[in-house]
Amino acid sequence: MFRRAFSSRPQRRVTDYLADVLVRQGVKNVFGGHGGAVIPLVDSISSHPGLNWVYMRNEQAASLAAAADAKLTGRLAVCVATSGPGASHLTTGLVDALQDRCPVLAITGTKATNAIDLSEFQMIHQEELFRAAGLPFSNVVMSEAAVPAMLRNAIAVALREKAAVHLALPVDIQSRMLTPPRSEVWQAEVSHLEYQASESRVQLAAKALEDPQLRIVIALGHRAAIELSPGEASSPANPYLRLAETLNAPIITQLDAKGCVDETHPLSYGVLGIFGNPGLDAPRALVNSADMVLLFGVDRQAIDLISDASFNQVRRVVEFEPDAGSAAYHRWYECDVVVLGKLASNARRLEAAVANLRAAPAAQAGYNALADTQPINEYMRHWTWLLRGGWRNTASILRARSDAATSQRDETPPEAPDDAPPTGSLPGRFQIEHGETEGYCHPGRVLEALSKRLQPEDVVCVDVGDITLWASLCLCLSGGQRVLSSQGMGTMGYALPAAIAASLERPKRNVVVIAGDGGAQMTIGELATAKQHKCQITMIIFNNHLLGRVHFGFDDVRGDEIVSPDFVALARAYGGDGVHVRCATEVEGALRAARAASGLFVLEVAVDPQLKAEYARMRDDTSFVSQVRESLGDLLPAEMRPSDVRKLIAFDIDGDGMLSADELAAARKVIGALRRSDDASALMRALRTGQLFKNPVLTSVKQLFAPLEPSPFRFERTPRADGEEEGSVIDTVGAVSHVLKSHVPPGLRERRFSAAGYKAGFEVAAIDSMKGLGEMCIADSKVYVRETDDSRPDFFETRSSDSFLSTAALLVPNSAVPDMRVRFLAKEAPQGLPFVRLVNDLCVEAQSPFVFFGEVDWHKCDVTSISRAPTDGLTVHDHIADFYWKPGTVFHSNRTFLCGAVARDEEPRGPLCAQIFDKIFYSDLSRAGSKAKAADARAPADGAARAEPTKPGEHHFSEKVSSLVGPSKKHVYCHAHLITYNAAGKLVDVWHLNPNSVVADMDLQVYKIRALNAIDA
Ligand SMILES: Cc1ncc(C[n+]2csc(CCOP(=O)(O)OP(=O)(O)O)c2C)c(N)n1
Ligand SMILES: [Mg+2]
Repeated sequence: MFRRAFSSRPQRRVTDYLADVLVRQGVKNVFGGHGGAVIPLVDSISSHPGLNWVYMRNEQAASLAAAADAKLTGRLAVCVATSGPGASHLTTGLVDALQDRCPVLAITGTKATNAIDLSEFQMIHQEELFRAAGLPFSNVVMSEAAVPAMLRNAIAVALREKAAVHLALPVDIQSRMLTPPRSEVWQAEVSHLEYQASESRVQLAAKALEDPQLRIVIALGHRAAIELSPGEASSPANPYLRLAETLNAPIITQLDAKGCVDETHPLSYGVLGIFGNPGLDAPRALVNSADMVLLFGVDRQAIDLISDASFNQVRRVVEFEPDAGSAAYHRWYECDVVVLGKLASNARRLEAAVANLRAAPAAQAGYNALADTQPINEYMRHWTWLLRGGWRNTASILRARSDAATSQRDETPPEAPDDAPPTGSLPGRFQIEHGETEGYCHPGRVLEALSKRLQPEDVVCVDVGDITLWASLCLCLSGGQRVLSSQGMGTMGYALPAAIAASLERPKRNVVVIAGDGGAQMTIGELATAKQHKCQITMIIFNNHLLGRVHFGFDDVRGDEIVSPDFVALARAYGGDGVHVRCATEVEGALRAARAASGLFVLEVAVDPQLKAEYARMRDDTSFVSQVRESLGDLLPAEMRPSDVRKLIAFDIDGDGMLSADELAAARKVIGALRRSDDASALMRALRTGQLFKNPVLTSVKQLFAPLEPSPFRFERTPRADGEEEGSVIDTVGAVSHVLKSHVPPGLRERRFSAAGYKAGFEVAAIDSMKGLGEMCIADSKVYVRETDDSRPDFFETRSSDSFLSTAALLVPNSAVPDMRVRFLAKEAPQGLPFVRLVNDLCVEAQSPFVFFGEVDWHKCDVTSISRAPTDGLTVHDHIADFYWKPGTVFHSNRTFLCGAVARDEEPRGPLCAQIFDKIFYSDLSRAGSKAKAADARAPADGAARAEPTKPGEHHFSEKVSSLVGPSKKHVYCHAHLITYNAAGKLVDVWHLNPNSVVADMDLQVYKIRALNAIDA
């Protein structure tokens, strides 16, 4: 009886049954390649009314499209390939999905069961290949009866573990018949059941966040983006924004969670992590000094947010994940509380609970304490401003900016007025400064214009290269859009297949690809797939004729120049259209044409090959601009734009990012004087030409660092034998005073010195041509020099060598013995300590001029590089603008080798100090202390290069870093160079250190200078 009932159920071909199952799982598009081992499978998929068969030109693109499809929808995505090469091509996309935790099922065909391991053509064990790649489920189904259960298991693992899985179906089994199982109560469907954290769990999390003084960062990953509807994401009631507002907490996102919140909101601080570091000093500093991170569906970035440079957890964590499988994924760090369930609804519940707790009288003490807080450094000032709700004042500024941006949408491109400053402005909180080079267009310019045009529900697919960094920095989404990027794998060629998946999922929406010329070409053949499926895709290709990210990111790179086709012609060949963009004024027109086009449209943007994202200068000015407007509003002309106001940062003499009372008073005095004597236009002129800041009042307010007791640094003195003299003899080459006046001794420019025998050294230097002078630093008998001869192809790159040419250098011989070791550990002061504090305390300890070198990790590493030096017959005074520091570049969490020297201008050991100043410091151009006295002190013994009196408007070339050393105020000079390490631990790039840097971890050797020995004599 039972048997009869069973056999009476209709049979289905295996692959037809499989197609039914996929449809029941919500699959719409199946991406794949074709071949002899998948004929029945593709037949069933392509003929199933519920499925769309998307033949991709390469199976790699099929797996990438599936990975992107799953990331966009959160549902199972599927890709297919034939045996052998078809299957192996799938590998990259499957690993991509695995790394980003996107549920993907790969189905491959194999040889028929009777030919496995016997056939000699296209026979590989693909299940083993994918297992080796890390897939948690990869099996061959060896009987049709096992297909339903194996399929169930594969899908259950994919959904539960958010993983890529693989099932291989021998081609003969594919066309056999099976009886579908009676019950379809699937484990897979069970894993879809929603978790819902209990109220007490949410209360526990809220309790952990009760203290209004707690510095909290909210981090969003792509699982947070999946859950929000475009309407919710772009609405002011966005649960993450509401939570951020209640907690006064900055929000940062992964690149693939961009669009989750309105980035024009003052609490949205952009993208951090591998794709987002350059330029974004403010969020990096905030994260580094945060007490706690709330993680909403974050995977790959968690390390960066919660640990120190050695990957040890240093911040508390409250974690939100949709299910236990996701939470279990991160078992390496400790959480105060883990809350499971829908992320957005838990964010809402948490917000309500925290708002309640914080409204209670118990929290008031925290708010009162905040009101009394005197921030002691830049980070604390920013945090205090946030925690007191200062960000609310900037909301109106941002809104006005964003309104202005919105009203520009689709209007004729505004012609830039002649006197417009060379800056663009985002509707969001960050301002990026980008000059234009002739014949090229800055990627930031295109991305900003694109941001203004994107509508909620549009999808932006970002490829991998320098362009990824630009997209992280310059795309400013107003919420509701999705960004698809290859977060964990960083797969070049990802974006176009992702765009095909996105366009098929959202056919009515604009889908945009952002790719480099290198990445685009990896999957460019998929333009044919896009055309075949009538996808509406705008592809923006930033063409710098270079594998930019490789070229910029590593040392000694060869073979990275690439030839590309005319991408616009190529788009036309594929049945689409496109335009070339070669300057800023062509951007708006090109984007309008793309919007108007139906189908494929390519924008090939010519990008300056010299431009690298590390040079991005991004300034978060919302707090600064609002503070200045509030405090000096009565003096500032109405026509002053935010970019003009931002220039008043020059009054920020202590470098903490805001204007202290003294600094505001100085600004008031200078601006007030100009406004009284003249009209507003004179002020604007002075501001834009920089003349405003050449006012002596600026230097008089310089509040130098006051020592605090006890010193936070650990000093260990080297024991000396009785009678052994302290200090070392330090070798020197040339003298700075000669360089400044272009009186370099004959022959010195051509003389090459060996670095063998030196532990460390630094100073003005040059390589080969001697035309350009740059930063030089010696580490372990190896010389690192930045080439600054702009006629060379490696202009501005660092080269390493065993010897050097130099007109002024200071070198620590191997024989020198350190007088002390000084250490500082990040965990002792999580917000770090200012570099000036280090110099200050070292002076107190050493009581003598000294050289130091060693390894330093920075919270903030502010560096510059000189562009040109006067060795071509000119003096510094002849082209001071060139010689003056280029704008600083700020790195965070960078490990460096640092070498520098410090001396005071009133040292007890007068003649030695005078020599040191002559050899090391650009002191005769500084305006320190009593000029006459300083000039006397610095005159070299032979009197040849007596310092000239300082002229108004000259710059400080030495870094005057500190006062209050000893009983009376004295000026301390420091000059230090550093070499940054890359991820592989190789020294890569050399810089001059600016004193407003902040030390995280450090281990330095200190050598007191007993005497100088000129090796060029
Ligand atoms: C599949 C793959 N191969 C190699 C790399 C290493 N890689 C990362 S970025 C990059 C260069 C990207 O060049 P391009 O697409 O032109 O962008 P650009 O950096 O020039 O902006 C390379 C080769 C990678 N991420 N993925
Ligand atoms: Mg490129």
